[in-house]
Amino acid sequence: KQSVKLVAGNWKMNGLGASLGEAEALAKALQEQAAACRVALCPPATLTERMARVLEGSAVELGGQDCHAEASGAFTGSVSAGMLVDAGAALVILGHSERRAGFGETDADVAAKVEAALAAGLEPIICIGETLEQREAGQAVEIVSRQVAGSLPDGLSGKAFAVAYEPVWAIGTGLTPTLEQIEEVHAAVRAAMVAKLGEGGRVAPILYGGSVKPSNAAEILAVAEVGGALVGGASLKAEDFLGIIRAA
Ligand code: G2H
Repeated sequence: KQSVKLVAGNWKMNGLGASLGEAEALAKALQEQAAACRVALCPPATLTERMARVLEGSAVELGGQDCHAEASGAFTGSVSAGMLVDAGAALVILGHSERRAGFGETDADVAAKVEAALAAGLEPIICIGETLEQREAGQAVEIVSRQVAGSLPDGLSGKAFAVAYEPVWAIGTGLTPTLEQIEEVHAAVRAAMVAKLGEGGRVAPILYGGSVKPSNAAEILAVAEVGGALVGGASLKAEDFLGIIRAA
């Protein structure tokens, strides 16, 4: 049996208004029923400190959704890893496909951000995943293996981190891969992690992300080498997120 799973919610650019109420409901529910897994919420950076107050006393951890590779300086509009720590974050999502596609982030950019996150004491969740075009061309395993090799910096071995496999075509679409497809890719990701980091590559969990919801969470989380879930849309509602947490 694998070690305790990590279920992380990615609020993306959502969370003002009702979601804060949802977070309170979630914190309360988690205090009442001890979760069998680690739970993290990754709100937009400006909400981190506020969420830290809302979740005070609960076991829920906080994370950022991105950080800059530099610790400080003339980088208008950016947030550093140290700033996320200062606001109460313990983790940070890096290399999400929406950052890779929308902001041109490369594997090398992601690796530099991972180093910055580690230096600041954050646990990075490093995202990888193939597009529909790549999946249909039979390249999924090749693509994710290359992303692992390029996005994980040397020296990551022994540090606390996670990898998240998020097939781009499954993100926010309601589509999910078959359990066999998830198992195949997660095995390939593990092999690429071991090739990159040696035996240390066997430790970090590999999360699955992409349209995880209460109704499919249990079967996905039971797949070999699925060490948790990165949840977008379903993390914005306490009831849905709790359903996923109960399945872990
Ligand atoms: C994938 C996921 C969270 P969703 O981006 O990172 O989003 O669960 O909405 O597909």
